[in-house]
Amino acid sequence: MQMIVTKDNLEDFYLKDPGYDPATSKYYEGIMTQGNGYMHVRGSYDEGLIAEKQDLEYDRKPANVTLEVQRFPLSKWGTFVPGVVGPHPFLMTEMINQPYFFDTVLTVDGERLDMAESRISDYERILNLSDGVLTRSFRWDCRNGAALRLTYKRFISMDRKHLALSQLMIKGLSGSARVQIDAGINAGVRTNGFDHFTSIRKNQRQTGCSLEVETNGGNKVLIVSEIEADADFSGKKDINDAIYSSGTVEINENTEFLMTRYIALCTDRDQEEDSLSFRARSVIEEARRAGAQTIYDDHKTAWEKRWSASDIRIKGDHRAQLAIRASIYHLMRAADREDPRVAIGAKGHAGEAYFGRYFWDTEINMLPFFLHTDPEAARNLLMFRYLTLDGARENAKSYGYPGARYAWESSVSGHEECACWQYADHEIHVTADIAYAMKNYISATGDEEFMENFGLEILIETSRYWVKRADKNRNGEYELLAVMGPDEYLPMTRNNYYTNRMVKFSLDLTCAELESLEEKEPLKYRVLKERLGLKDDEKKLFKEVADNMRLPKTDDGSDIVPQSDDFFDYADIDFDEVWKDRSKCFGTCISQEHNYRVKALKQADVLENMLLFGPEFTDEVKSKNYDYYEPITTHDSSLSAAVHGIIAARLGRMDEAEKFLDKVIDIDMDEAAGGAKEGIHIANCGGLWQLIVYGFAGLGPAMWNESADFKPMLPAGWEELEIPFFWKGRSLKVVISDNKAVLIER
Ligand code: IFM
Repeated sequence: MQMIVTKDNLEDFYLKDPGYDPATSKYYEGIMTQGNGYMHVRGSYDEGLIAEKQDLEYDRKPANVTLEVQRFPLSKWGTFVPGVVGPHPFLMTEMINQPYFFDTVLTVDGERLDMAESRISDYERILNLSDGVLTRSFRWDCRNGAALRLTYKRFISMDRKHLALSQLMIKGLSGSARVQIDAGINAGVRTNGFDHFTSIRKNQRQTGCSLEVETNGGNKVLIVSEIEADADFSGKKDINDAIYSSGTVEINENTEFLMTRYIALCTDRDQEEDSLSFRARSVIEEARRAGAQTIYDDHKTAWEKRWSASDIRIKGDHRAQLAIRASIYHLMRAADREDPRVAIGAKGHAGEAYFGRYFWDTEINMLPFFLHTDPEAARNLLMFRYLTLDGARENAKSYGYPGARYAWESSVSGHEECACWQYADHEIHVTADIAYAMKNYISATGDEEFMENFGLEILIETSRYWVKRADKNRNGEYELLAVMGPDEYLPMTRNNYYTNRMVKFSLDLTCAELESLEEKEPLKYRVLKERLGLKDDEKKLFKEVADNMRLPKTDDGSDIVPQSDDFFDYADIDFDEVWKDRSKCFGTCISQEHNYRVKALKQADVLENMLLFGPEFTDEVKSKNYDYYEPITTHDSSLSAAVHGIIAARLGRMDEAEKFLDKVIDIDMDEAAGGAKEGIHIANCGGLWQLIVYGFAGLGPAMWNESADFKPMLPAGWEELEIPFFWKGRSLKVVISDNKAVLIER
């Protein structure tokens, strides 16, 4: 038996943790999250940290997540299967933190290994982004005088979705030690302070153990762990909510000991028919037959396939190179390519913040990456919205409207899950963002069939909602009143430009798609009309509201697009007076009440619109609006910097574009800032991809362009940029150097 031999020792794929530090340990857990779409595990130490108990219960109440002070300073285990959700007493439906299955406790003569307490040196921990393998190696000088080298490797298999594998190698350096190893599964975890498990069943087996939980969401999750080692692991420990297989090994100078664990996780949500235990056993048996090296090789091949369609190469900027690879890694890891019943949560299934819920982030920030690297995954993300249309219908009904209204924060049912009324009730643009995303998908892939079979139903139902949500004013215009736009620091505005423009787009699209279906497929059109009870009067109303949707404008020659009709009425604020410590969010330096009455944007709003509707604005108008809005934008939201960077790059304002590039990278890559502690800012990962592709490479979006044209403006120091991408059914690659683009058919 030997440790798996992993491939690709490329520094540009390595995320490195320099050593245990209480200030950064939780950050590394987040950024080193591993996963395969189906399940995800934060990069916590296998043995945990003794000081950080994981079953702490507390009342986490609804709050603004951006501004909230989080618990667990050092470590928070997180094992997530995105579809397994359940009700939280204060926070609505959330993704449940599952039992931690990498739990491995080592003890030598009563001393328990702990990164914070033990004598550790020569430490290295690396997440290899190319294959998702997390390796940790260090020297442990035990209190009994023995010195050991421990090496851990673990991964979640990319092609066997229920399987995880971990290995531990112990090598004696000097002295001798009896090492007790307890390797098991620990259900002593809580999600946002709450225990979602209604029952825990533990089982011991000759060479392993299993643990099954039932959740308050009505699901069953079974985890089976099987050990392969040259030692007796038939000892058992059943402690509180955990179960372990135990063994003791004698380690002397130069002795080597290897333990391999095969771990299977199955749930009753899997669309497979056999019983949970039969399935989990089959996964383990097949894995043991294949052996650890074959499992790794297959897993690696699956990752290689993904990277070959997505890897962006940047010559001349190591930091940007690593950041875009980390972003691509997390996007690919977070997407379940097989199961459209789930999408990508705002924290990339790498933490409990945002409760595993789905926001507009998916459609606007992440989707473009998938459109051009993995169209099937993109389709699944949109299918998720189709499958949750009934939830959206119920949302509309609960607000007294017909049709469908997508949730600001959606879980797997599509129902509104946001516990804060400002967003739940007023941040309505997500419903129209989904329409935009569908058109974007069809423009990039040519998959018209999606629109006919699924998209149109979404469009008709959401249009029914919009025409009732809009109010006709005395000039015959339709208004959207009491709206929170993308800028979440103004909760109830009149006619938010972004929202109104999106809604107009969505209604226009409904009319155009209906017309086209009627012309091309009259039978299908009639069947659809009948099935949805669509009346000709309704169609007329869609058009009337679209044609007369109010779009705020200024008539003072300034070319500033008002964020909303009432935007200029809000008070000015002296930022220097209120926001003295710029390392903190602006929102933490001001009360919400005060924040809600001033011109201080949380994030790009008008500028986001200018990005999505690029051809509607001249560069001059974009530049004027950038100059007006950027200085009053706090960028408290991680969705803001990339948008500003793209606009600045397209305007040729390279100093500013590069400043925003730094900001985008820092959001999750700056360990001191610790952005990834509570999970990955996965919208920003999509934002970085867009900043490079649309901003610096200057690809004209598929929505507005037939052919793939690049107008590059590379940051200083970038010698070459290479991007593989799909474009309307073609597989292409662009190589850019000296601001010249060469397009290659792949
Ligand atoms: O969707 C975003 C929103 O735009 C800003 N607050 C955080 C949400 C989730 O990322």
